[in-house]
Amino acid sequence: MDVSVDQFKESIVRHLNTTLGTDAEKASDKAWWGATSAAVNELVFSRLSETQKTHFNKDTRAVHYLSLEFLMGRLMGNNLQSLGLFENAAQALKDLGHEISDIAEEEPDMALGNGGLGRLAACFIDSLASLNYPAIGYGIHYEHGLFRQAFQQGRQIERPDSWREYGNPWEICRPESVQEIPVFGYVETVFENDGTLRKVWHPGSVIKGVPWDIPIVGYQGKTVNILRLWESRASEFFDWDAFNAGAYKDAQGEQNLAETISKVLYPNDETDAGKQLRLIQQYFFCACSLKDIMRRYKRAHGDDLSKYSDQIVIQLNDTHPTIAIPELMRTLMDEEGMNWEDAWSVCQKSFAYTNHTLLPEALEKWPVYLFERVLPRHLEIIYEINRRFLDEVEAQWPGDDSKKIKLSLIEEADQRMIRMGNLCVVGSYKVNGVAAVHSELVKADLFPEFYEMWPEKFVNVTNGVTPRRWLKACNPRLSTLINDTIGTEWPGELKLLEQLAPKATNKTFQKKYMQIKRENKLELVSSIRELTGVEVSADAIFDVQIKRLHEYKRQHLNLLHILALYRRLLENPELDFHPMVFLFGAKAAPGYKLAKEIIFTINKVADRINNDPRIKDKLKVIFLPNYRVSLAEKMIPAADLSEQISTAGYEASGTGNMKMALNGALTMGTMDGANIEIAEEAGEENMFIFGLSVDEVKETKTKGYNPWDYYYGNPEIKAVLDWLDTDYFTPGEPGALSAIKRSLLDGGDPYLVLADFESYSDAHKLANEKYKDQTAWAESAILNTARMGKFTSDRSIEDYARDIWRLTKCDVK
Ligand code: NBG
Repeated sequence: MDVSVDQFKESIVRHLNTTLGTDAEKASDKAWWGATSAAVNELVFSRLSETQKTHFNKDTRAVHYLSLEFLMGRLMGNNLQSLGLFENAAQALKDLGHEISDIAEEEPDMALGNGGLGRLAACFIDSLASLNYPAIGYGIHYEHGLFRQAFQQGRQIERPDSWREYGNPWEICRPESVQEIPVFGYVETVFENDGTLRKVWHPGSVIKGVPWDIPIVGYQGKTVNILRLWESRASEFFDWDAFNAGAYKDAQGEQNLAETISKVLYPNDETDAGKQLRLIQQYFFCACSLKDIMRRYKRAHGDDLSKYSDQIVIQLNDTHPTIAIPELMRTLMDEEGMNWEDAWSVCQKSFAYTNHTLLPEALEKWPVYLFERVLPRHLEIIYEINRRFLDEVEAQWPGDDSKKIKLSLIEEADQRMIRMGNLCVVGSYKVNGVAAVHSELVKADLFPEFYEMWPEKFVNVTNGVTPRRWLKACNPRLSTLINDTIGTEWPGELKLLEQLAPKATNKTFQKKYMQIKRENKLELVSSIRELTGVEVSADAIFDVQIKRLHEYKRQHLNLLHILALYRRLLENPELDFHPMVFLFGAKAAPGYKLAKEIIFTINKVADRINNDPRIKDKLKVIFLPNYRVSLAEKMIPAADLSEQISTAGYEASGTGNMKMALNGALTMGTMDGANIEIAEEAGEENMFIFGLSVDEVKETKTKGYNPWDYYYGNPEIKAVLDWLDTDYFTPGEPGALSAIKRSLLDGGDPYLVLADFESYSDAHKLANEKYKDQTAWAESAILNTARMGKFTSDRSIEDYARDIWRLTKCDVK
């Protein structure tokens, strides 16, 4: 696309006047952002309608990506990058007296997700558009995204995120596609004259779903797909009679429920929120999306549903949208008059399911009574799916009731529960994990019997990240160096980075590469100063751990090691040790007590270390508040070491690991998730691998793991844990930091922190040693960048398109 600097200037100023109602003299930075975004939209919207027209005319098969989370971050810079107009826009703003980086800071992150799962969805829709695949993302238009995190005396506090308080230039409301969604009520069985039975659901309430479309600009701007987010409103069925009769409160009550549905994102990551409202959220957005899919389908094919599963594939991003399966059954039978067998065959050809975790607490189960109340017709359908499925189980394992108990969609406990994971596997034609090792564990440990029944259902698609956002846009210096070295095609074909490999030993190239890392670090140094007031040196090793706070991710292992270093330095201030800055970014789920204690402990330890003159600035610890996509974009280009230290077998994939390696950080990691594949690509000699393997973790647990053995067996472990019991870090308040120690010793250390401590500490010694040899370090860093081609989300999407979706590209003129 060609838009000159002058054209951009004209357009921005025009939008200041006509869209923002202000002018260049008095416009705020926010207005400049709004005007620049509007100028971008002018280009995007025409591509959007061109794309939609083409897809309709060619009647293409399309993927519908159902996800409760899309962690989009900011869009202005990225859309400009995708259109190839970033430089011109930057120059236009400069001519008008503004830095694009300042203007970009005005954009609130679209934080409609918790972590990896939501960000993956965002990378995937970027790649789908970039590769010219017909695709639509469906989700919820949350009024409040993930909470804003602040620290108060070191403790996390949560504040609402009001990302669209002052409007959002990227979204378009589509009143013509509003949907009405029934909930509650009861099911009536009607006997027809011909002797057949018909089920009629009499809903107790109806909710209106209003779609907001966000254009998703593919790289080089050919295809612009949409992300369609549903906002809930009270429907016209809203009880106006009650309202007029003066029962204002009753009418308001109904309105409140309806409008609460899309109010907030549940701030959970890999845990089950388990609230009625969450179930209604799930149903609401699945039902809206399926109706929307049906409307589009019928526009092209009329009432003939025989091509439904030829044209439509629906990807379930985790179990959150599972309810779409019985909802499609209900639609096909109760509304379209199909019989069970035909409807089931359509469903089984339409759905595919991605599993994102093995953690038992994350596998969704809903109490049957909730379904009885909220979705009575769906409960009947689930029972019938189960009845027929258990017949298959009987055929496979005749007389084996234990198999039926284990596989049933209904868990028969004190409280009967519906197992959404099992429903997903039964109702989908493909089930995938998100990294090779994870997909193997899905087969072996999570769904072994299902795997035995349907081995061909189970596949792997290793995650990926979009190189447009996670290298080109966030690391302009490195991008320029790469452009100058191998040309400019790599953002669309990341394997080309391999051509950098021969440069890894080239002294001049190493110098340039390391100089860029240093400049990125200097930039982060000033952000750190602004955000925390702490001064750190860019000469230190920047060690970065950024991800949700969770015991299995083991931020506390990192902390124990920092304490050990601190102790070693106090004992010997002359210790041969390259200075380090340990950087953390992480939000804890508000109800996850231990995670919040870990944040508190890190902050208290940081306070003490950062202000201790005895260690002569050799150690700094920084916990940056409110970790989010836009902060990640600043931290990742500045990372020297990437902490990927989950207990093996627990991190399904990880995607931050890919982003940091791509930007030249060396991974400090366990053999878990995608780390294993990163090691295959980058070479173990360019990383620091430590800790128990998946098999060793299992073995340790079966043998009977005793954390006390490590406590008494390793004086350093004992010393740092005991330290946390004193008031050294919380003067006058001994015991304020004992939560971690208690969980590791009395709590049995479920994630084997103490078992991996020594090996972790050894790996860090090697890393510190290696950094002193800048040539060796530079070589490894460059090789990391050069060898991350596999981890573009374009490759993931090509895997899905080929192995699961059977999708073909559709060029848009
Ligand atoms: C997360 C995993 C990560 C993985 C992302 C994306 C959930 C439930 N799972 O390891 O923990 O990278 O999903 O697949 O959020």
